[in-house]
Amino acid sequence: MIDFTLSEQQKAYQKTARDFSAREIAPVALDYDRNPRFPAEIIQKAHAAGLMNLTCPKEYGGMGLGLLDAALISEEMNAACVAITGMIGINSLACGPILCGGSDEQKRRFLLPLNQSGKTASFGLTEREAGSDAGGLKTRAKLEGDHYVLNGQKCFITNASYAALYTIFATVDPSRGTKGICGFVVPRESPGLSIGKVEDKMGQRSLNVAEVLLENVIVPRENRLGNEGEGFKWAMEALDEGRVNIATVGLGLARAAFEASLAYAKTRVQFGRPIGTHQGLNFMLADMAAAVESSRLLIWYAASLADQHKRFTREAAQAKFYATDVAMRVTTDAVQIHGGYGYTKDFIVEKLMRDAKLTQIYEGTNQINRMVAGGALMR
Ligand code: COS
Repeated sequence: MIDFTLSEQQKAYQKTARDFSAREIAPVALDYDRNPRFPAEIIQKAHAAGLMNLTCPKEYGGMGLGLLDAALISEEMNAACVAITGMIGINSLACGPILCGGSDEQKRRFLLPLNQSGKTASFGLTEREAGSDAGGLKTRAKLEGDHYVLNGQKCFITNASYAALYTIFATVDPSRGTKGICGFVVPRESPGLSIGKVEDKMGQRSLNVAEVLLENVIVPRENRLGNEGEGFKWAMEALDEGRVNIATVGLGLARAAFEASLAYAKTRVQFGRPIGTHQGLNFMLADMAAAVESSRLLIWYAASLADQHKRFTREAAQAKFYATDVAMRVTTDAVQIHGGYGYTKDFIVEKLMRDAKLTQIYEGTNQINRMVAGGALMR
């Protein structure tokens, strides 16, 4: 039997996230868009409310939730503001490689203090010449005795300016391709690690995105995740979960845009009746509702496979590209439904449309995610 009824526990998670978002995120979302800044206080409150580090096991200081429960929470928070929620949720991607490839000792050493303190981390894969082709990264890791020396530059790193630690991917031998890549945990205070350009973005304005520069950074051997050459696999596995999370970012955006549009279409009167009763807009609203609900189903499906410990790479990729394409379309239609007002900064839909664009690009462009899903179909 397929039953979409949520358990009492799941409804409680949803309510906690919804109440928190209504109280702490939604009222300040526009201000954080206009005046971008690190949401330190909101992150601490989310941490105290149990809304951070959702899927990290309890023994490592996380909430120990499944991915489906996390998706329910994430939808509620993303519907309030994706930039602030992105800063609260970044640890799930950043710490993913440690959970996938780290030893029990490494998980205790790195994750427990991070998660208990409410600090945040960053995932360092992308480089100027290695974006979609992540396996072509050039950051070098050279083994010298009991430590590695890292040299290179990472870019478009979410939360780079504020992270307490970074999971950095570097190669011991570029000629080995993805098989030369290692994952390292690099603490913020490591000499030689610095922050470069901070990006000035179209949307998701309070989501900090910056360069991480590594110049002769010494990383102890015991900070390497797994064996030499396994790093790319840990990065990809972390991205499987990350892509389900980004799908919930798309879902949150699309839901917020749909709800704003429906409310507006019920009250805005033209030609003597609410604009939502005119067929042109009424059909748009129907399409928006169907798109939002189908995104949610793809997310729940991918997350439920993850919770059953089944491979969910294809389902994560398809949820990601589908839900974020829906976000772009639905937020664009929301601006259309609001007419001239929708194009002004007085209405939230203007922000939602700008925020949506990034979801089609980060954690694998939607072209790359189609490649991942399509490739899996052909194997
Ligand atoms: N889970 C486990 N292992 C995986 C995996 C996954 N999801 N995806 C790939 N791998 C493994 C493969 O099985 C392969 O190992 P074997 O050779 O032992 O079989 C290895 O990793 C290399 O995989 P592949 O040959 O597919 O690598 P490619 O260089 O062709 O690249 C893509 C694959 C394009 C999918 C990858 O580079 C990618 O995801 N790019 C986008 C990067 C991205 O999302 N960046 C955003 C960063 S955060 S904003």
